[in-house]
Amino acid sequence: MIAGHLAAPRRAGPWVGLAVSDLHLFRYRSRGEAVARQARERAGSCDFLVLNGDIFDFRWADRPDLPDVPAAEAAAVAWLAEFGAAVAPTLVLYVLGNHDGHAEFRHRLAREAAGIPNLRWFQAFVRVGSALFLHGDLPLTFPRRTPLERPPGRRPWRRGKAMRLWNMGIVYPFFGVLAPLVFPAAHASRRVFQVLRRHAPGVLPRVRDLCYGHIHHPFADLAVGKRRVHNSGAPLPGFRWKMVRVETAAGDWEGW
Ligand SMILES: [Mn+2]
Repeated sequence: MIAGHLAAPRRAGPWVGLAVSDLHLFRYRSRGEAVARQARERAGSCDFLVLNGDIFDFRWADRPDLPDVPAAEAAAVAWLAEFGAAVAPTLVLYVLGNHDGHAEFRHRLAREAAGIPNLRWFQAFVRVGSALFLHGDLPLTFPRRTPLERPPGRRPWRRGKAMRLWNMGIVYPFFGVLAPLVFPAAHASRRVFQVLRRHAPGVLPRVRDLCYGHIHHPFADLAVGKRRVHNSGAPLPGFRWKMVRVETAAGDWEGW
């Protein structure tokens, strides 16, 4: 577990955080760079930025200058360094997802991202005051395991061109239409809380806002009991996205 405390809020009042997820950078037809640009522009109006998983997509990376997964991993660290410098001194909290959470990438982050002064990264979650951020794949795909730890995961193999065209050109736009039906917002959100209650009850008492991604289906201020749930969607063809904004009256953070 690592922990810290935010600097004093920029404006009098609560701390403000902005979260985006599922940029799937390096992937065919991702509009993630446009989202990152908006995040950079808005960084001066918030106290922390959360990159909430699947920021990079190593399986579907297809930039010609990234011939293999290790090259994409190195480019990801360089991207984080540049993003961090552009938004400094705003703190960047990067939570890994299922497309950017494999063990080799984590080792590389441990070695090479330590020098980015305003970046902290987390394998599974970070809580900032009363707001909990996690990517969403762990509780939704593996409800029998704790969602606060990410299994090592194998380095993804890069898919070939035919598979990419089929997947990105045909399957995914179709999924975009289906996403709200496959993962209805309220159902998925209740599921995440169920899994947290079962495996990680200690983290819940502080939580008033839950932010996740993964289902590629954006929504904000969905009430589940006395808590609010937000999802940042995905800037991919066929899907919608939204920058999630949360406030917290406490500035302590912890995550893993
Ligand atoms: Mn995901």
